[in-house]
Amino acid sequence: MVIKKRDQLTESDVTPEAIYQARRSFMKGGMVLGLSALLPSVAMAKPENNAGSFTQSVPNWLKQKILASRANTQPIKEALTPYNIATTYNNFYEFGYNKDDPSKNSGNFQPFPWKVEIAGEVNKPGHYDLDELLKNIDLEERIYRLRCVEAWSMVLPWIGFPLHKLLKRFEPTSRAKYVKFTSVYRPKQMPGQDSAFSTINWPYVEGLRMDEAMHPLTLIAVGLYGKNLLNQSGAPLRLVVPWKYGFKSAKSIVKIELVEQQPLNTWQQIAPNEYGFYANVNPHVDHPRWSQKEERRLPSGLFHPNIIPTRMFNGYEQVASLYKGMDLRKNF
Ligand SMILES: Nc1nc2c(c(=O)[nH]1)N[C@H]1C(S)=C(S)[C@@H](COP(=O)(O)O)O[C@H]1N2
Ligand SMILES: [Mo]
Repeated sequence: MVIKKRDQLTESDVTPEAIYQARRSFMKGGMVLGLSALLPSVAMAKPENNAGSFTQSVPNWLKQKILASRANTQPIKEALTPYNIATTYNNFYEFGYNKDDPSKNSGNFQPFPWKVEIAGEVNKPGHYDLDELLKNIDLEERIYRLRCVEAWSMVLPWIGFPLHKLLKRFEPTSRAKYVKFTSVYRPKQMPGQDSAFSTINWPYVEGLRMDEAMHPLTLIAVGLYGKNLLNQSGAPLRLVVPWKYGFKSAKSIVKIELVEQQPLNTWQQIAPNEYGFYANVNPHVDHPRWSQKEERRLPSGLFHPNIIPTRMFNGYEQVASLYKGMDLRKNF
């Protein structure tokens, strides 16, 4: 079997998860894996685990950038959540409340062309086209755990770049204490926003403290599984903050604002007793309606529930120093 380098791959390359993983090891270690090394995972990889292809509307410059991305030097060794689950089991209330609504109802959403407004306490505010925004920023692959506050989790290979690279370019002023992220508002393309029964006050808003936003783990993702983000995953760009509950990772971002005051994020607006601003993954602080001590690692089924203990900061202990001296029970 020939394992091609990423820049030799075309959209027509079918990439089962196992092959995908092997290619990553190949790129990382610079050696070719024999097929025998793959056999156990090949046997498990079902056809529906195929990584996707590029969406037709993806501009060429973005495709090239994604194909040129480099693998992280420290990938985690847990099994990746299969592509078909990562793209059909989603939370994206703009497209509906059920897990399969985002994949089913996002077909009319047009993520290209895309502009992001940079506003607030920066020396260089403005409305930037996506390609301008990503200019001179190399993409890399980061395999991260994603832990939802609903006590399920995944392991996903994102393609993106650290948010600090972007923020520095716009020169935050000394008054910038928090970063506020606003997701897109397009009720004509997003049926969940058009619904009279929605309890959410659109658009979806999230926020980070400045040091959290500047932390090297904090990612802006533009791709998943070696291809562009699909609409249900937050195309064309989203936040990924791996040590926090998934709701902090706002999708389809149109505005990044540097502000003095702590933003009131969407879930805190809806239920402040259940969802806070910090939302750090924490097995010692339960949600009022469910325990946070364990999680269901997807894929999970009746006979293989795959329940595993939840780790402090989702296993990213290197962020602990950001919260020194803070009562994480109060600041949940
Ligand atoms: N704009 C927006 N961003 C969002 C959400 C949402 O409903 N709207 N859901 C959040 C929640 S609760 C989770 S768990 C993650 C899910 O990301 P995924 O569907 O790519 O796994 O997206 C987060 N970002
Ligand atoms: Mo979530």
